[in-house]
Amino acid sequence: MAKYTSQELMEMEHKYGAHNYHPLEVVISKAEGIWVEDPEGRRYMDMLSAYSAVNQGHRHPRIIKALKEQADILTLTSRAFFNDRWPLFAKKLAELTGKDMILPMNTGAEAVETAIKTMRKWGYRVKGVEKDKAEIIVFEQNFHGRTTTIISFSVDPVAKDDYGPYTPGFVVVPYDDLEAVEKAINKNTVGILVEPIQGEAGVVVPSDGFLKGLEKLAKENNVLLAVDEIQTGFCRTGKLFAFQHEDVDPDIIIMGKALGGGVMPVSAVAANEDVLGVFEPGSHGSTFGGNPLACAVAMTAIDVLLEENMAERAKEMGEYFMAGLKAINSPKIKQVRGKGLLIGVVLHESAGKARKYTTALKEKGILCKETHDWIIRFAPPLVITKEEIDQALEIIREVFA
Ligand code: IF1
Repeated sequence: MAKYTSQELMEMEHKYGAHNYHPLEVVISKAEGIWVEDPEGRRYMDMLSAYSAVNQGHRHPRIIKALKEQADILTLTSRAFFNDRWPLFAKKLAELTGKDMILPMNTGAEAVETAIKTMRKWGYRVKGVEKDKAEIIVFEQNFHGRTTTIISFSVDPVAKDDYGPYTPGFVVVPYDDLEAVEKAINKNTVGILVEPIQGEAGVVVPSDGFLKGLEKLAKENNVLLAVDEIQTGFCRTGKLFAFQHEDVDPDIIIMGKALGGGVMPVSAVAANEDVLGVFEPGSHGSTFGGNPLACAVAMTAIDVLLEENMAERAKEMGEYFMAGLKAINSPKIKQVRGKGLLIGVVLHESAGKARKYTTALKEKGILCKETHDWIIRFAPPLVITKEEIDQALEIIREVFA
């Protein structure tokens, strides 16, 4: 394959690729663990992890081995037939989540759509909601993906504008506001869809008791609680799932990103039979969902997280990193917040936009991403060490000096 420079590749992308992104000016052509490299051989520490899809680190050897081994045996069958991997993956993920059943998809947005369909079908079939009247409660500043239905309940004009007409049936209330949720519930409410920590909103951690409160409201009102663990799940926040910080038992768990081990898109919804049992043959599906290659990768992705104690690591390294960030004590930094290794650094408006700092950090070998204008998100792979965090902190200190 011809070798191109970073500059040439960025120009080529700009010419031939749609402009639906504004990436930092770095081209990644190689990666291992927490480190990535550009075509010129410059090395960078990855502090984004593909938005938490690479929790296990880039090209984790066990995950790559599983991928290669499965690629030599069987990759895709569709669900027209059984295959010999999907049942094993379903069993493993059901046991891991403590739920009866799994429905496999590919991307996060597809899993969210699956949860929405589940709640609606459950509403009509089990709760007895009148046809086409189902309502789902969602939260301001939510991010659940980019399908037309999901952006219908977004409050972000950039993600939403000019894509109408929008899908009805969603009620948006303020995040972290149990009273607003209680007021929004009525006889047609079938579900509550929530991020345990709002990622895109800027790593917004709700008050202690918010999720527990949602669980209580849901139970009292015969409403399903669906947690979107796509970004917060799989050890990112210091627990296997972020809802476990509050000992909550959601009705529906939505998973994606790191379930694919940083190798391929794998998403899923977990729920008990009284909920996920509403589907019958033909009522939902996906050509690639449950494909043997994805299942083999995902099973190993889970093993790696558990056997390498990544929840514990995320907790320990997260506390260490966050303490280090707080100690920088720069007048430009307004707040450092987050849980585990999902950390947001909020800047004062006087500091200038976050993009200036993510660009400066990139120049010094640290890759991270701004969210909105004033927040920098740090979410390194969970295999990061103390020494590497020290190394990063030194550079971050320089940039904020
Ligand atoms: C992009 C954000 C992060 C998610 C939650 C569902 C999905 C996501 C909680 C959809 C996806 C990604 C999408 C990615 C950027 C990234 C993101 F900034 F846009 F919001 F991580 F914070 N639920 N988040 O975070 O999953 O369909 O993408 O697999 O470029 O859009 P998907």
